[in-house]
Amino acid sequence: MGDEAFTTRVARNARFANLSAGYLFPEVARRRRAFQEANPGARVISLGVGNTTEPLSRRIAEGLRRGAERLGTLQGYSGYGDEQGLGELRAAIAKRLYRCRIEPSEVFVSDGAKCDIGRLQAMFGPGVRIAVQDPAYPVYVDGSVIAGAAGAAKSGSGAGGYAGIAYLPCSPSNGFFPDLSAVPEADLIYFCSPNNPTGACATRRQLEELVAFARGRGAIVIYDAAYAEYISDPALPKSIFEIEGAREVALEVNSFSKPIGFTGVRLGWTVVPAELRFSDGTPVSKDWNRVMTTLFNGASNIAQAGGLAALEDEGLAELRASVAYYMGNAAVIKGGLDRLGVESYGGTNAPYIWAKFPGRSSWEAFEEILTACAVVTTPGSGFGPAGESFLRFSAFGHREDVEEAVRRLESSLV
Ligand code: PGU
Repeated sequence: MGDEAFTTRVARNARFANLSAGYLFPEVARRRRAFQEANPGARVISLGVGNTTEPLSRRIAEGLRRGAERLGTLQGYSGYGDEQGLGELRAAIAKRLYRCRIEPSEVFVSDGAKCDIGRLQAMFGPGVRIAVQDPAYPVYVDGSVIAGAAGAAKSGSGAGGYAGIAYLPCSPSNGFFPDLSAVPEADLIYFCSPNNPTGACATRRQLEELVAFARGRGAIVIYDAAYAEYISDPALPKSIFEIEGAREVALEVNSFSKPIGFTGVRLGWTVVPAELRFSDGTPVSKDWNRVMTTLFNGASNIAQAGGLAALEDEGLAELRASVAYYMGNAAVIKGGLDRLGVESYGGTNAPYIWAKFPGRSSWEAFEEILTACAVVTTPGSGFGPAGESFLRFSAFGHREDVEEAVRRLESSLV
């Protein structure tokens, strides 16, 4: 063997070269490790990636345990299940989380919202025109690039956005709701509420506007409701299907990750209404069912047992307690930023606080806080061009760590 690395004859999928940088969160983790190596004594606190930290609650953990124990018995063992999920769980999701607004047959259980977004992108293919809120959860854009529905990064750095994607700026000046009249031709509109990263939660009137817009254009809304359970204001819709007319123009991805700490267990679902159709009349659910049966083999039966426990009365009470704990953290972070005079948004119906650091790039502000406070945040520019000069603070953490992080911010950032 010579010095040259052996190469196969297989050409790289050119779409990967279109991606301007690695995925956002591993880059944040890399910078954290570099800081830790340079400062071995520092106790770094992460308010970066939105990852749950508290142990599973009693009833839900018991559901998982029972699910695992059943597999060890002759009567209880099960192998592959229905690719769409356990009938009982689909029914419980429709009844308890959607109050029967949707049918159990419209619920497709999965291993999480991120995985479903990727499979949706494979289903819609490379030919669709994409519009996203700016800033947005990076999977909508990066996944579209991998699926071929978007081109190369315009500036080479990704901060200027990708070719072929319509960015819909969401900023304090428009109440974080995009000017829909300015949207160019678009087939798919990604919309996330409560929003990651801005923490904004769309009102009923705004969602009515979104649905009317999609109907007018004949477009499909991919509605990401992963943080729906963090809504405390009863006037705010938790699902796009609370809006009249949404069933013909929207599908909804959702997850057990954030409400019950299943980020590692992996359980989510997508709702595809029977009335949602492609231009040739084919129901979208037909192709989605084809994707799920062909490329997915059903969510873990143990995870589904945990999900079922979470949707019983006691489990739902535990879900609410878990959400309340992290929202308590959000109030601590927001309080600290307010005392520092930092302009911030979100944190009341969402577990994220979106804070403005004028005169600096997001990565500069990120490094400043990491260096001065040993606190990890997420740079706003990683979520899209309109995120520049913002940082996202995640409310997922142990309370004492969040309090300590805020104390450090208050003593260093004066
Ligand atoms: N949708 C939104 C809007 C999210 O913020 C996240 C997680 C997901 C979906 C993923 O849900 P799963 O059901 O667990 O797949 N966002 C976190 C974690 C980072 C990531 O890469 O998913 C965040 O910090 O933004």
